[in-house]
Amino acid sequence: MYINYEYDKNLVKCCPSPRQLIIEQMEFYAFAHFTVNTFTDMEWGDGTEPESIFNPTELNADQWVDALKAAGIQGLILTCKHHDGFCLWPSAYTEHSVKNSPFRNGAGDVVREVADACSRGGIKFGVYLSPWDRNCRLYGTDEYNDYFCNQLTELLTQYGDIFTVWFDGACGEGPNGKKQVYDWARYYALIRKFQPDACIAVCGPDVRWCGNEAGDTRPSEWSVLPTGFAAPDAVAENSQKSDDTSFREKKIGEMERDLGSREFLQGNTGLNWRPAETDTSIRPGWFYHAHEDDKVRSTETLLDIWYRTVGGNSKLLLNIPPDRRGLFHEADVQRLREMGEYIRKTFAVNLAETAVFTADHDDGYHLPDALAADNYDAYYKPFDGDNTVTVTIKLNSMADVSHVVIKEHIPMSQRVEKYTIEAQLENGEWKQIASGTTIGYKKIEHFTSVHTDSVRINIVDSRVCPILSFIGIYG
Ligand code: FUL
Repeated sequence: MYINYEYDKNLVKCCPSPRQLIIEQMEFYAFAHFTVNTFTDMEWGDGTEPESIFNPTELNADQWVDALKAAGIQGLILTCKHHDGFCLWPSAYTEHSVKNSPFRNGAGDVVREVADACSRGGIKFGVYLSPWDRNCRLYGTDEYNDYFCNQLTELLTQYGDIFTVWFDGACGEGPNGKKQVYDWARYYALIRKFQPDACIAVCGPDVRWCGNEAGDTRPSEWSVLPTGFAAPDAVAENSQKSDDTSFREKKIGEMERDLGSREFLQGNTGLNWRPAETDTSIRPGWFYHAHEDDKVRSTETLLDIWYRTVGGNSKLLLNIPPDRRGLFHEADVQRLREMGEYIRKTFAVNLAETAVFTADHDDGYHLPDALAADNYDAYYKPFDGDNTVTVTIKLNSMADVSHVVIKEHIPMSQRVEKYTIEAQLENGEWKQIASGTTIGYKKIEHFTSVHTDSVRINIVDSRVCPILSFIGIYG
């Protein structure tokens, strides 16, 4: 099958919307799971927890934001309400919230403190609002949709700019034993009205759940998917059905490995831009448990996940659960710092910034030297129909090279299906140092260091002519 994006009436849907382009460029952001569960040592509260147990006596959201920034994280999504229904802000629509807790003598608002700390620290703020509510008596009735919209409106209108609204797929029974029919269209309309730049993630049209919570990734991750793929009902079907720890370790199933190859797309009439987001926790649980203090994932494991997500065309959403004090635990803070130090050091000097770029062909307007700058202002493009190209990057001196970063110009979709990377050795020979399939927003290849002053990227197969935005080379 030949997919001709250029002449496809749906072209615009195969490219990121402005709000998707914002979240694409954020790359790495965080979750903070925090609620009554933090104090009951549970992962899922059942909605009967007394408000009196919520008492983080040392809560300091600036400490969270500083720790996140040390890792290079660009945004934070707070569980404003998890499945237990307890609201971290003093919602006018329920008594089950911080206002009836000892936290700041009932005058506290965790959402406000976190949103303000994010704004002070210069990172973005996002909200998780669980549609499933095990406390609300209205759950399972039409009135619940009004209740949910009222709460959503409070969050969308009282806390400044929101970059994403995260709708969980987990959906069970409420206190009446009934399930809810969610009015997604109404929820989405509110978000578009009050926060037009915000993405709607998971049970929403803008950002796609990667399908697991273990940090597993696909070797070929496509952002162009069949229209209607992973609609809310399907997400709910694949989501966690019980508070079962094995779910958090479950990897992507064989059947879900390929979501975007030509074979997979065959027969679908429409395509949409739905970038993957990999959500996983720094610890085994989503919420803080003291007995997991010695089970914080190692910096090496976290970096491996970072390479496969941020460097594999997925967003990384890493959860760091605040503890009972209301602080990130020291062990987690240390991992974040180590991650940031490694990433900053590794990508400090882009050897390609001063290199000479040439290509075996271009369309006469979009020349390869555009590839030196990491932005979408300019791009390199061969003539339409030229689906294989070679770009050579001549460094200004010999260097030990261990990383190559390639970015497609995603404002014009995702196109590349196969590439190889070669380096010229001192004896003049070209040696293949990496190869892969999809590129998309960003691909990071890392390999045993090679001493070279010339690197070439061969795009071996592409759906339509490849359009590249950036190439970076690091030692
Ligand atoms: C799941 C929830 O059930 C977990 O508790 C957690 O919030 C995770 C991010 O999503 O569906």
